[in-house]
Amino acid sequence: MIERGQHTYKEIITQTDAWADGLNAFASIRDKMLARWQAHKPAQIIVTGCGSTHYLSQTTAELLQKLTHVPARAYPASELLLSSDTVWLDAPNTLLIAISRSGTTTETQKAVRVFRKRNGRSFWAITCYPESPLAQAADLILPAAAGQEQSVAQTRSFASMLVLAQMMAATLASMDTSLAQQLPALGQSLIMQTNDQMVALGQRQDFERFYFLGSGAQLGVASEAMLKMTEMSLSHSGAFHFMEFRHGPMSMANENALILGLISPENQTYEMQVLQEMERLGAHTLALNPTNNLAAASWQIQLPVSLPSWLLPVLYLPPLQLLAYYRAMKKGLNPDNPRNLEAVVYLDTAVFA
Ligand code: F1P
Repeated sequence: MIERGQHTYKEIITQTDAWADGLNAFASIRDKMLARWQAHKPAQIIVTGCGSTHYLSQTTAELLQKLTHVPARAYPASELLLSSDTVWLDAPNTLLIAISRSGTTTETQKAVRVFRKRNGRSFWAITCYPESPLAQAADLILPAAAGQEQSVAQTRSFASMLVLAQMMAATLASMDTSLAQQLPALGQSLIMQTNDQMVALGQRQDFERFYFLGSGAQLGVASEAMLKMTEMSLSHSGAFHFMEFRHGPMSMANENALILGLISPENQTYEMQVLQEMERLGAHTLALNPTNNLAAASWQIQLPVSLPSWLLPVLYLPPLQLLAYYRAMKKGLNPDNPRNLEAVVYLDTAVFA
């Protein structure tokens, strides 16, 4: 008898093994990736996915543009289908990167076909299933096979694909990536150190709404955390750029709201100010903080300090996944099979041209 939530829990707390596997897998494709990049330096990069992997695409595009200075943008795969004339401005000089846990999502596969029809030249796939149709159609596969999971809700899969994306962006920018070898151990320490705190916060029934704030590459991770809280615990959740929260959403800041800030070293002053103001409005706040400066927040999770910013995105994830998991379990839900959801969305391919 499979216990409720058993898969999700196991996949969250063992995920750093998949991170380590991802680092090894990346090492095996690194030179081929660099050769393709040198052979066809794109004028622009489009990154795509659906649901969780769309949010992963957002973080990936931010990192790619920041580190390589090549214009990069994330679109949900559906946009690449429904707004083809708008988004495919220069397909022959575009690198398309499609991210998909399954490698079988209809919209993502169809988006690649449209790209090819428009003479798109390079398509790379980041996926947990290197034998999938999406992967087999790619010029380069970045495989995260150890991220495969039983739960419908992406956790280990998302994080291991994010490790590949972080390594890809830093490597294409000719950066020293040796510090990445520390990620699995740092992630495991975070899981151990924050578990009890996430149990306590997950039990809080006075929290009715959750808002995840991030800037730059952190917004995609904040959006994924929002989706986990939504999918797993059926709670009202939102994700916003940090300073955008003042421009309307802060109307929801009160004693029933938990606002979680994914603090970034370069923007910490402005970000911590937002959390402080929300505290004054009566909201509860939690800072995920990779700096030595204490945030004025109800709770704080200390992330490793002094790491290069491109290493950080995946480190925010484990506590936020645990929080969603424990809240779901407290509510008697089963995060392994969120209401209404399937592991993959298949559409009638006749729907699209
Ligand atoms: C995409 C996706 C997931 C979502 C749910 C349904 O799957 O939308 O992001 O959480 O599981 O499928 P994939 O293309 O990443 O396999």
